[in-house]
Amino acid sequence: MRLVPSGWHAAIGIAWRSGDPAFNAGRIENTTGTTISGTTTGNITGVDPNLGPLKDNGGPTFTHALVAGSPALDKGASFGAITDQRGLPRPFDDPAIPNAAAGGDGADIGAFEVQPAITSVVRITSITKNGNSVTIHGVGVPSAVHKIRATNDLLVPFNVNPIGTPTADANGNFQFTDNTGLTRRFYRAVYP
Ligand SMILES: [Ca+2]
Repeated sequence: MRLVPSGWHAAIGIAWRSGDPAFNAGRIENTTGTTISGTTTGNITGVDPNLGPLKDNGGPTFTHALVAGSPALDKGASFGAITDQRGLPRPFDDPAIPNAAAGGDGADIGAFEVQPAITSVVRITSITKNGNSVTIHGVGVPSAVHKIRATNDLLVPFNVNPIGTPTADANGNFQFTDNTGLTRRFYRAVYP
């Protein structure tokens, strides 16, 4: 998307870096006197973006946080990126907000990915090995689906795609068995 402001009407929108994971979508509050060209799929115009002030929200640069009800929430695509500009996980797909229709994966538009509220602590309580299988036992949110993520090297990010999605029982206990038979693997259990 390219903006060409004219006259005294300025476009109010969100800037992002070239290659930003949510680049194929934009928000502009006021398009008066502005020409928008290029890829316009996913653009949202004429609505208040509901942004917080530019400030230190963590990470190397100041960012605008997305306020509750922002039309940018879950309307982008991460294109394989696993962090936002602050280095926090992306995407977080809020189950209560519909994603962008075309290729959306729950990523928020712009530099800032809203993170899930901390509602519960999820713990891996033990790991047991049986032959080439490893079973992860944990405690989290009762009756909820948890995600098990894994990496073979702590110097690289955990795979954004979970290797398992066990559902906890009524007491919050869950388990997942990894049958890949790798000689070394690190695990995380998360909710949601
Ligand atoms: Ca999101």
